[in-house]
Amino acid sequence: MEKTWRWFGKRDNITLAMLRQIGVEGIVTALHDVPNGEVWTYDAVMDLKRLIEGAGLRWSVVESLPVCEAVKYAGADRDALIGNYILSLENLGKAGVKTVCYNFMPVIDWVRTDLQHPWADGSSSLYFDRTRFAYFDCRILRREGAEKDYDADMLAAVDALDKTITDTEKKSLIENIIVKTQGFVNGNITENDRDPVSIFRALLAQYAGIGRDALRENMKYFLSAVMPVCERYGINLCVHPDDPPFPLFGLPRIVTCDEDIDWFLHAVDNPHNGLTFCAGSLSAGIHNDVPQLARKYASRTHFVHLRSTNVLPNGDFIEASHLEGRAHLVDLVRIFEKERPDVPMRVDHGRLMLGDKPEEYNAGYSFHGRMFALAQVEGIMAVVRDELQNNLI
Ligand code: DNO
Repeated sequence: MEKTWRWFGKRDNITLAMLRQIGVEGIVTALHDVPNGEVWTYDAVMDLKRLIEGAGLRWSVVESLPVCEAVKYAGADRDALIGNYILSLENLGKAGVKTVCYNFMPVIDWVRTDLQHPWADGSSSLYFDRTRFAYFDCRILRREGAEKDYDADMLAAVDALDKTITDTEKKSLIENIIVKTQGFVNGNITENDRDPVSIFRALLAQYAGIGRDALRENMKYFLSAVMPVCERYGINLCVHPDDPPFPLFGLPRIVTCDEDIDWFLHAVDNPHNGLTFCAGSLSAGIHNDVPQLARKYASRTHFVHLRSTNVLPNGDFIEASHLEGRAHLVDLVRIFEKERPDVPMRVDHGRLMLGDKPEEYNAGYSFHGRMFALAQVEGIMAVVRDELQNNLI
């Protein structure tokens, strides 16, 4: 696999020169300053590409070229927005950037409740607390009908939490769930927004009446429209699985499991329509056997995210060490090194450790934590390459 790293552009305080020193080969990035829905011009793409190449690296993957909400809920302007998406793909294709990641999650990209869950060793990682999430949904967002999505035990836990939760904790739930995890990935809410909860309510309302089947149809419509340009330029488009891979806020989620992946790959059965194999996201669903999914879908995987989680007995999940947890990265490296030796891979998320904290990196995207994880993954890769050379696997 090609060793890549998610870099957030010129404003990232992790520089391209630093990345070269730690053995990164390819860059994963986006035109983060272009508002969603606008065209990525050829010139802007080339400027960024030259900057990356000037540092002795290559631009391997776009993460993400965001799909606008109106495409997902089939709003009146969806064809115009898809038209712009096609132009952006065309410009990327002309510039030779040919792996493009996106997601099809309504309203909210990835979700966590705690961005600094402490570990006993003094580092911290991301965490999803089911009770706190339900608390946000029922008591802070006050989504109509939210209670129906939770069982009696969970509602009792929400009541109990209401007696102890502080205002500061409530504020950080808002920040963590809908602000800090969203803005930097070109999500719907940024740190400058004054009333994120109201914005979020309005966004959710756009999906009233849109269930799983309608969302699937809209994804199929989008994929059918963009596949010709992908074919023309040899672009591999790869959807990121829903993170976490289960429904939230009453919204449908359609890239969560084996059946979903099988559905979208067949809905538009074209080799350019593929998957971003995000091991961490898939592993947070107790229904997923991650190595089995990798074996089944390696041939349609165009980009790999390596990270792992542990699902706890109460249903919470924690981002685990890259050597442990439900994703079984050793098995995944064996599968992808064998089946897809050239596929770009990035280490996904890292703990906050060794002085990362004051740097205020984007949630999950620490420097030392990711560098540590990359070194672990490189170690696995070295062993696996040796196994392959000696015909041991
Ligand atoms: C979070 C990321 C996601 C991902 C997008 C891809 O850390 O994995 O934000 O980049 O969903 O479209």
